[in-house]
Amino acid sequence: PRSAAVAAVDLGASSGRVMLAEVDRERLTLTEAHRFDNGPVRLPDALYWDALRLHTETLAGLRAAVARRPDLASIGIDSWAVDYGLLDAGGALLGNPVHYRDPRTDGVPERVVGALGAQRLYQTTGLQLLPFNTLFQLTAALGTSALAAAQRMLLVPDLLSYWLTGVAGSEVTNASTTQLLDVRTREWSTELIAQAGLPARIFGPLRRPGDAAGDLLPEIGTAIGATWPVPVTAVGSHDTASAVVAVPAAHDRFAFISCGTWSLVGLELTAPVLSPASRAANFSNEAGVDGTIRYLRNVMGLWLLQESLRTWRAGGLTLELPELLAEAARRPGLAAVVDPDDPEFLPPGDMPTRLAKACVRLGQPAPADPAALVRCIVDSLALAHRAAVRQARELAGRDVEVVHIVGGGARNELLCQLTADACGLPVVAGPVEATAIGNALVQARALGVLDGGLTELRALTRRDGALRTYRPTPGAEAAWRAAAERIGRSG
Ligand code: LFR
Repeated sequence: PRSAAVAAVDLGASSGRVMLAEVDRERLTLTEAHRFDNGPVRLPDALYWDALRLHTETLAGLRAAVARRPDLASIGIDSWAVDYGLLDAGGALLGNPVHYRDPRTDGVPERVVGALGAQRLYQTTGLQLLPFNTLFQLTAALGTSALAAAQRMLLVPDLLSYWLTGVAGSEVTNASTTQLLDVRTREWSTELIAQAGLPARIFGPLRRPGDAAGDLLPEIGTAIGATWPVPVTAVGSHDTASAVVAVPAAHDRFAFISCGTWSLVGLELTAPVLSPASRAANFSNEAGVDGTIRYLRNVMGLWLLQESLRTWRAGGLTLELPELLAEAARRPGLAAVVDPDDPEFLPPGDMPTRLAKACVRLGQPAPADPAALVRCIVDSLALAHRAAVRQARELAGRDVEVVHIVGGGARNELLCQLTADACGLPVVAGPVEATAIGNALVQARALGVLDGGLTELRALTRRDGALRTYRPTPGAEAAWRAAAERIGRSG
């Protein structure tokens, strides 16, 4: 076909959307079919995702997409990583998926690393140690009736895809975030799974981005108004994998920051970096589309801002983000900074108080009002972006000439400018909907509308008229270096 309409279902930790993408060889046009809030649900025993609601909202979005384009040619699903549902022998979901910010894995990484060996884990999986890696979540679930009954573990996009098609499969980019996949062979590490004491039966067949993932079940087709069995196509189902596909890079000397709830900061490589220095710096080698490696570190991201806003609003303050950011831009820079990646900021809860305490602990003034705290957050994120970009380039031995910020954070002008200043590099911001675009591009290629590799796919994203370049402020770098030393992260 010369053109096609596809639906990209993109679920983020704070919002989900279904985008209709109309693609031909020259351009990709994105229309929002449906958007909804997402977030944790706290029950007495744990913090959960509302999986059934995600399914319902996905159907609502697909119905809106089909209404616009009854010839919808394919559907692709991506979401955040690591979290999963367990299915029993009949395919029933065994309990709600637990949210990665739930504290059930407290102490688990230490135990697992102690038993399996840090070096060995890194050599096999190439993954940074984050408390919520699926390996640690499943270990925490050992002994539960759900895991005992489970026949299959499906990560969130695979679970939603299963509910659309009745076909269960595990897409490889997201599977690489479990810390149970072999980074070199891109197959489940059966040895690691056995040594971790996890049931091998729950790890099913893998699929690659571009593979067919099944046709819509008849009743799903009816529910969304499709008159024929629309295929679901595997995409980079890890949202970060799809986002990096849509980085509008013209050459390979770029760093990316996929900036939303998290900032994922790193490089696209052709082979993993598994050196001891890389492990010590806690860098991940995640599986990307077309056999690439996303060499990156997680930075706590806009979560700090989202959770601060939630706290203030719950306390009765009526604050709007654009006004807060505008005021924060007028405040003095680098008055107080923190290390945003301190694990104390991971769980939900009163973020302003945690941040203020961290400032004081580091011998700095506590931010006096919300605008000052927002400035502290944005300064701290820019500082963490700087550290990660510098370390990635050193550890991978790669030249970096430009930093691409994609995702919602590309809208945050203050963060983009400060990141340019902190890194001493130009920042190209956009596209905001990189994840949905990357999702759609892989579908369009699978349909034969596009061909070539990532370079060819990226050519379409470079035509996005909304891209914006931020140049580093001359002479700004020294202040950022000093600030990095203040928090003990010179990078
Ligand atoms: C970003 C992301 C990150 C992953 C985090 C938790 O949305 O997918 O890549 O580390 O969410 O799943």
